[in-house]
Amino acid sequence: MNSVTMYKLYSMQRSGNSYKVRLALALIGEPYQAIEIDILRGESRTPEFLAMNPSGQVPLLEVADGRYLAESNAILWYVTVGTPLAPEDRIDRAQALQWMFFEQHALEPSVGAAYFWLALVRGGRDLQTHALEDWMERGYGALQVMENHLKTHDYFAAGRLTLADIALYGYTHVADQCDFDLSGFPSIRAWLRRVEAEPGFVPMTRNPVLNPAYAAGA
Ligand SMILES: N[C@@H](CCC(=O)N[C@@H](CS)C(=O)NCC(=O)O)C(=O)O
Repeated sequence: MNSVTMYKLYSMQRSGNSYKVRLALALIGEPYQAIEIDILRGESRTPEFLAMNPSGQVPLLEVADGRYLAESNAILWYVTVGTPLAPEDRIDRAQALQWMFFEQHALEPSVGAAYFWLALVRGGRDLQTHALEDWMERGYGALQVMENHLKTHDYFAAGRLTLADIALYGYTHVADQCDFDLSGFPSIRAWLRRVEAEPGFVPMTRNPVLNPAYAAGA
């Protein structure tokens, strides 16, 4: 990187969107400083944080002094440009984007929402009973689309691991923690194991604040 000496990443340990960025940085071996923001305690909604990101959400990357980039998938492109994770070929790049848009409009609002309320928020299941059925229906629909693609492809775009896989991995790998049963999705399960076998892979549970070496991909 060249804009600032070291990326400063505002993220939350168990946020799938934050983890996507941490995973990409680990896979490319890019060191960064992680700042833990506890969204459950409102830390992303303070005046100071809102001044950096008016959406009040993590992840957020400081790309240069006082310049910030939000939206996990935009951050993924920013940090990996020039690496094999970011396809340069026109159609490969467009297909990676296709799946990253799919991730944000089909997978994240269903599986991501279920994960947040069922796995992270105490009492969340009772608070969200009205939404659960819809998340399950749309989440299983998204997983089926992924399963169908993975029946004939090892990865989502470019025939190799790209940002599309990282984006989709973020919430798919925790789907079984929020009521989704992946036993009927063998191709997805095989793809999850493929991503996890990549050199430099780090799990969501690895804490970059407590383990700074991990932030450098060590
Ligand atoms: N589309 C955004 C979604 C970010 C998002 O939903 N972040 C959640 C954590 S996973 C958050 O910060 N929520 C706190 C809030 O909205 O107050 C992205 O991909 O980065």
